[in-house]
Amino acid sequence: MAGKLTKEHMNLLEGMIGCGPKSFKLLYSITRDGCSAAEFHRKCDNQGPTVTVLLNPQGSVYGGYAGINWKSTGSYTMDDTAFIFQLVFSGKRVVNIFRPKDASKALYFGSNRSALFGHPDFEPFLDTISVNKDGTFSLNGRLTLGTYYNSNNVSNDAINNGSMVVTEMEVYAVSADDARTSTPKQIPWRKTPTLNEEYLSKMTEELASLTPPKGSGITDFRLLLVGPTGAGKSSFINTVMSAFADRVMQKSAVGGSASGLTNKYKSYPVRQGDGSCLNIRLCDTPGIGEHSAMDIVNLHFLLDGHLPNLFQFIPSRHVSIKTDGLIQQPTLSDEVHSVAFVLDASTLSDMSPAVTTWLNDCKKMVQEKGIPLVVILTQIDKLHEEVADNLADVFNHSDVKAAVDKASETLSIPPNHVFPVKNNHTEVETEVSIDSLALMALQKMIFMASDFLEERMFSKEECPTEPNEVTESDTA
Ligand SMILES: Nc1nc2c(ncn2[C@@H]2O[C@H](COP(=O)(O)OP(=O)(O)OP(=O)(O)O)[C@@H](O)[C@H]2O)c(=O)[nH]1
Ligand SMILES: [Mg+2]
Repeated sequence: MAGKLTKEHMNLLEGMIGCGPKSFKLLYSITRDGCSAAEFHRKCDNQGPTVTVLLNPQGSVYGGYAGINWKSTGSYTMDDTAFIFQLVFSGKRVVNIFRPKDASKALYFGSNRSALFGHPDFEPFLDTISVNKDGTFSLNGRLTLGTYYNSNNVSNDAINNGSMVVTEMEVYAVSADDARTSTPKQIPWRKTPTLNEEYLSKMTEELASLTPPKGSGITDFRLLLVGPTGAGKSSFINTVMSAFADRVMQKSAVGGSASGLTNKYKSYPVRQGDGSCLNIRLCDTPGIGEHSAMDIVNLHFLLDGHLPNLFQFIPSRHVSIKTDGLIQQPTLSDEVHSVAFVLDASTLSDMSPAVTTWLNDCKKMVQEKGIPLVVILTQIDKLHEEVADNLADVFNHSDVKAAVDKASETLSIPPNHVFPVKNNHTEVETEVSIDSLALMALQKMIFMASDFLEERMFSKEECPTEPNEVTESDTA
């Protein structure tokens, strides 16, 4: 059974006791073991230093530390390391330490008494106490600081709310080791370089130098973002742009509209801080929802490059070859070279069946066309506060791994094609780990787009016939 002493309480007590890290092992609990002096001595005698903690119904936490073994010898004992303490009063953190005035009478070892500090200045109970109907214990001990322990002018009532009724009393053995604070070495669930300035500048340089394969006849990689309304598609575009510009940019409108904010197909060039353009076009689309304008027919025209920039989708209207303004004979440059499903990591489990079906239909179409597909998992900062606080550590965090696995399973996409990111959304300045994660996803999209383009070029080349290969005319 885990005790009620929190990590924060342990940290405070560790500081009060001094001399380095401490571990706390629960020896005795009145709610678990019964409230009797005999049981206290059975569990706590000869266990070395201990902390006795009382918790009361008002939300106060206080107790005493003994630096030596409890015994049942019926005598006062010297302990100049002992103290009485207060950690919480009526639910609020109030920290006080009351040291002995006369250390020769710091502890009393009585077989019919529980932990006794001083005259008693503090004694939880003696003999046996039964539990009240409401689960509390009306202890028969007392808190009267000032005889053998300093009161520091703090009244007893300001420690125990003027009552010895408690919800719990626990005794912990205190040992000098760092087992509590030392975290076991974590093995990252994905091996990546450390997300630092050096990594980021290497990434921005490398991505800025990438060009579509020679001979493809195109200047820019066309990368398409699709996904549910509000997942963070437009925010991801802003995040990537910010990473290259080295300042937070908001080129694409972002918001929390339930019906979706983006209503056009819009392609954004990505620029560096000096204004020069990279060979990358990030393409934003309207979100997928229950009444989506981006139906699967429209997607087909979009992937094949028929839709011009700023094409406005009209809900429940299919694009057809007769639709005004369509690019009738798109070139490889108009086509989409890589697709990312942008999904909100924090709502993966709540994705509606309609959206899941749309994504699976979309995946089928994308794969039939041979276009590479990745998943960009946004809003990972909402998974756990530790993720938000330490984004550089995402590849060690099990909640992020669980979200990556969930996305991978839901859509049957390999986990190494799923990229966790956090978009700039409250930041006013760029952050290395935010930028690095976004560029990691972008790099994968570009590499895959490059392979796709090479494949397309290769498939159009004439393959010479092997000398002994049988052709159709031979068999005719
Ligand atoms: N906490 C957090 N919020 C985010 C993140 N990415 C986006 N948001 C917020 O989510 C909301 C929707 O973001 P958008 O980028 O507009 O989403 P979208 O997918 O473009 O939405 P539509 O255009 O409506 O389909 C905005 O309020 C963003 O600030 C993220 O990584 N973390
Ligand atoms: Mg949008």
